[in-house]
Amino acid sequence: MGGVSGGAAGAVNAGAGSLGDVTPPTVLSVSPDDGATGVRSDAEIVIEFSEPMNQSATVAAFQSADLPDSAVEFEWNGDGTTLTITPLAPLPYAEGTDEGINALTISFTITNAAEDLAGNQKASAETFSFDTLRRITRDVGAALTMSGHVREDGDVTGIPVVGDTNFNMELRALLTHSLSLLPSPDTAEYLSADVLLTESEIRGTPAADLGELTLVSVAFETLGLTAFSVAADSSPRVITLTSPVTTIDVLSLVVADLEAGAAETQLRMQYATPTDGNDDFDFAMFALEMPLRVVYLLP
Ligand SMILES: [Ca+2]
Ligand SMILES: [Ca+2]
Repeated sequence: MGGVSGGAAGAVNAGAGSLGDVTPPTVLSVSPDDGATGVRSDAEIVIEFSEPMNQSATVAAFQSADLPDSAVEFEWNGDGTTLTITPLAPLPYAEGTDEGINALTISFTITNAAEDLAGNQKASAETFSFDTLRRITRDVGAALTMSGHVREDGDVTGIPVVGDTNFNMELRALLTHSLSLLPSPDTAEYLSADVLLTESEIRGTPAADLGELTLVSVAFETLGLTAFSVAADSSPRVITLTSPVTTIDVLSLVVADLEAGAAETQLRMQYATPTDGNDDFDFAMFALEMPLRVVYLLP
């Protein structure tokens, strides 16, 4: 059988050769572009040749330590000029906690074993490469002088507490996170932004007695009565506390603040009922760290 198919291929090549094709094939284009950055994990590699190719020889000429044959599927277009290489798994992203990490580079070579239908080999090997996106997971600590709580009479401390006091006074928690280390949404794709609240103490029964706990976006310059009462610039979202850590999705608020050029994201938490009037504490208190954990993709 091998002899028969070899003879047929030889006949085809002989016929093509008799028409005088002595021109080696070339690579007209690759996608992603050579040297591209910020390539997505679902990218396919597309190689366009100058003429119909010997498909098996050309597939064999594709060499990549980053994408071995076992990790990809090869597909040709109808006239055999364009080879599409589809990775079977998402292309990896470099992962890190800040933008100092280097992107991962994917390289591949088309060796001179690639040949056209007449058996003309590519003149020389060519190597192409591109960088995938980087995935950054960054924790922004709360700005401590601008985070804590305000009591309804204007008393403030840096301890984040929400609820009421034994004198039936309302406490609202306030959080400020600087956005100065975060890139513009024009260059980064934001995947998530969560405030992580670690419960340090629950006194009384705030959830049962004070109604819904809500969170809003606010703007203030110091911890004080303005921060306590300033109108919200987002609709309230209901927070259900979980122990020991409550994760609050603030992605839309953070992206809106970044798009507006704000220096920080500021949040206020309060219960629906200022106090239950029972002359006793009902509050939730949190650890001071309260990181804003932001995950984004960057070229
Ligand atoms: Ca040719
Ligand atoms: Ca109370």
